Amino acid sequence: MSEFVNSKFVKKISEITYQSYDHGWDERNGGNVSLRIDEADLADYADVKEVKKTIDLGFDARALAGQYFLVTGTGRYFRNVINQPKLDLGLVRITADGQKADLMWGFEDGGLPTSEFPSHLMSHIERLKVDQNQRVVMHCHPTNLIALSFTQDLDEAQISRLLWKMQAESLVVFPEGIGVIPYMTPGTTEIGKATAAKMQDFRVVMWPHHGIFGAGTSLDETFGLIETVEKAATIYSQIGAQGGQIKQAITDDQLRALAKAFHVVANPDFL
Ligand code: 2HA
Ligand code: ZN
Repeated sequence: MSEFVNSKFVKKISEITYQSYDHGWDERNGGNVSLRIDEADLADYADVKEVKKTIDLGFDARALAGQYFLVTGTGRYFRNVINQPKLDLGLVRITADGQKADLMWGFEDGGLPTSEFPSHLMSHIERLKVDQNQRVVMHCHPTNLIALSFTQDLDEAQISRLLWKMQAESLVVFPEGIGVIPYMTPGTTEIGKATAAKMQDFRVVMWPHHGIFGAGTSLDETFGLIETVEKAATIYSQIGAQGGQIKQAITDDQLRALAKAFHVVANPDFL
């Protein structure tokens, strides 16, 4: 039997949180991540078998009853997780009635899941309906994408097309585009519901003047998705820094050719 702190799950989530911080996307306690883990993959760890305490969720997560999530703590700093995973991370199991979460490991100094945990769980529920391999929800504050929410109309088609045209990679990585919700108060059930509704059609959702929600089948994939969106937004910022005048750009026909070459289907509402 091994200790859960030495598992690939804790190792990977610690790396990703540090890298996200290092990219400048998680000032102070900004950002949160949750990873769904199969019970079978926890069999080897003796220290995750007992319920340490039970936490109220504040909404109905019955669709996830019995599921385990490794999640960052509320108020915790992404840059610290790598050095104190037992304090800043918690492994929770959703109770049978879906109203609570049993803490099985972590949060050793009394921590609780991220304030955005309801938003994460609601997003997991919606993504699992479209993709049974759905495992990760990640939220962070990528600077250039946030900046776009001031200079662009909050229009999904316009913002998706702008991001697609900033680099050839964008359409291949997020052919469905990016979902956009209105500005809303973070940590509320309302923003969770609005985000989860977008997650029916998108794996990335912009939170104007705040950040991004990303979903995926692994930590690498989800982080890569957010990186690609932010890279496109960064190129847009750099175009502005170089004077803003665009002499040539990727055309709609070139986007169609890209989709064909990489066997992806571009969102037909946007292209
Ligand atoms: O976890 O980023 O949106 C802190 C936040 C809240
Ligand atoms: Zn945030």
